Amino acid sequence: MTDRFVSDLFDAAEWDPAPGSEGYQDITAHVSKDGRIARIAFDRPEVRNAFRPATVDELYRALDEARQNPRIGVVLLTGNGPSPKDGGWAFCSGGDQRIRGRDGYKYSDEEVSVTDSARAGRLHILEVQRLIRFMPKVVIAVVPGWAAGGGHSLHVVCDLTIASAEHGRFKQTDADVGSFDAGYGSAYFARQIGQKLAREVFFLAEEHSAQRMYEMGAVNRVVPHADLEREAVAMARTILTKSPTAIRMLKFAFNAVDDGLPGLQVFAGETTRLAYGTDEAVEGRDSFLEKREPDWSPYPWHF
Ligand code: S0N
Repeated sequence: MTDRFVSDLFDAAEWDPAPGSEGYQDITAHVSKDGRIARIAFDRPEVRNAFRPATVDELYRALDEARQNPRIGVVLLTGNGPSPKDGGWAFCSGGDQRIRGRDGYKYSDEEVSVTDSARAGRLHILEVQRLIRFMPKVVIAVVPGWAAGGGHSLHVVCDLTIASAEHGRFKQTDADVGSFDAGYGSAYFARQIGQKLAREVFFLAEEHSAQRMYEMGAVNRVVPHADLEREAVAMARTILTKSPTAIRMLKFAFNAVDDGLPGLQVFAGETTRLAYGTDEAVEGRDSFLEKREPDWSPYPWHF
């Protein structure tokens, strides 16, 4: 992995390969030298970083590794580039249309045998969306070029988006290719920028600059292309100065209002974790284990 070209925007001095990332074909995964930031990137620049099932498998694995690493607080999700074919840049252009079947996206015959997966088509990018949504870390979409189709949906579900001023471009092509993300990609997007604008982005499927997306409220920062990853790392480092518990509770609070019962469950799970740390909860556990009545007298009914 050390000799593999990553991206023109990648600063090798900042990063080490993520443990276990050597076998990835369709993505790259790195951890910052201090171990606190993950950089996960689509690595199919010749097809504008379109994803196939194997890409999604790798992406899920890399994100889950970051989720489970207690040192990591922020994940940068980006696309490597430029394309060796024409110099174009992309974050991600969604599902690889060349291998789309009638029931989803297909593994190649070779991949089916190695992954032991059913031949049935997969749409498991939605599992990646949920992982990003529910991981208690901040995920930043770092958009160096096209975010289109399912790639657009991925930036929508990330907590923050930073985009290249020169090359960042956004287009929701789902309706062009007979595809539709009826969840976070559309409905949650409308929560972000409003119904009229979201419908315009989907129904007209026009190209939007990073600046236009910033004005609509779908992008947090637009920065010079050459500075994109440096600025993303700076954002991450600012977040890392904050309380990890406060950040996770805030993320789940922001989510809960749109996520219904699953959102409430995730938020409530975190409050249970916090409650377990109190003497009051310890008394509940100990009284059970000691086969006695609990003594709640030290704990007032707060108002
Ligand atoms: C990204 C676009 C706008 C870039 O245009 P540009 O710069 O003119 O480049 P091209 O010449 O078009 O592309 C360069 C090369 O890359 C290939 N390529 C680009 N995108 C794809 C792709 N998605 N699949 C396969 N190949 C791709 C081009 O063919 C070209 O190759 P060569 O050099 O050989 O000619 C433009 O490329 C574009 O519009 N791309 C298609 C965007 C798109 O429609 N994506 C699919 C949308 N749908 C999904 O993503 C569904 C995803 C999904 O799984 C899902 C399922 C259920 C619910 C929700 C979702 C969801 O997440 O949406």
